[in-house]
Amino acid sequence: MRRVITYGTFDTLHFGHIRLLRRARELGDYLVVALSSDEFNELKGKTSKFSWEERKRDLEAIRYVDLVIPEHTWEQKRQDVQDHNIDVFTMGDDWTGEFDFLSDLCQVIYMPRTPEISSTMIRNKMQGLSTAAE
Ligand code: C2G
Repeated sequence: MRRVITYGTFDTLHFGHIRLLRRARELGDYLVVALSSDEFNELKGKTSKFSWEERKRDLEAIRYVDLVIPEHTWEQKRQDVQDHNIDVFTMGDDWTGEFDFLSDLCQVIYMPRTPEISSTMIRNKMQGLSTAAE
């Protein structure tokens, strides 16, 4: 059983996230998603439209996701890889090189991002629509 892990905020879930999760799952047989907590998002300088619980619920609806755990710190990855017997760590290639320090514990793979879609873009469009509707 090859176990895969990936990390992220996954706010305003979109097809870029879903394609990443599908490809991550296809690297093995079991996919763990470490989902950034609301507090860690602040550390990352990211705002989320949806709470951790809502983002967790939406991720769990995706067939490729087997387990969702919280991501509280930058430093927890080594412990997560060991605790969950991870064989493959994967992230989108906007993170290329950032997590190579894990390569003594597991395979580290960066995958191409899906262009032209982002949570920020969706939120801005939603904001624009609601302003226009007022
Ligand atoms: N992603 C993608 N295509 C997009 C947008 C995102 O493939 N159009 C990928 C990212 O590369 C990342 C994952 O989806 O691998 C989650 O993206 P974010 O929620 O933006 O995660 P991020 O803030 O990059 O968090 O410790 C690592 C961080 O928690 C990563």
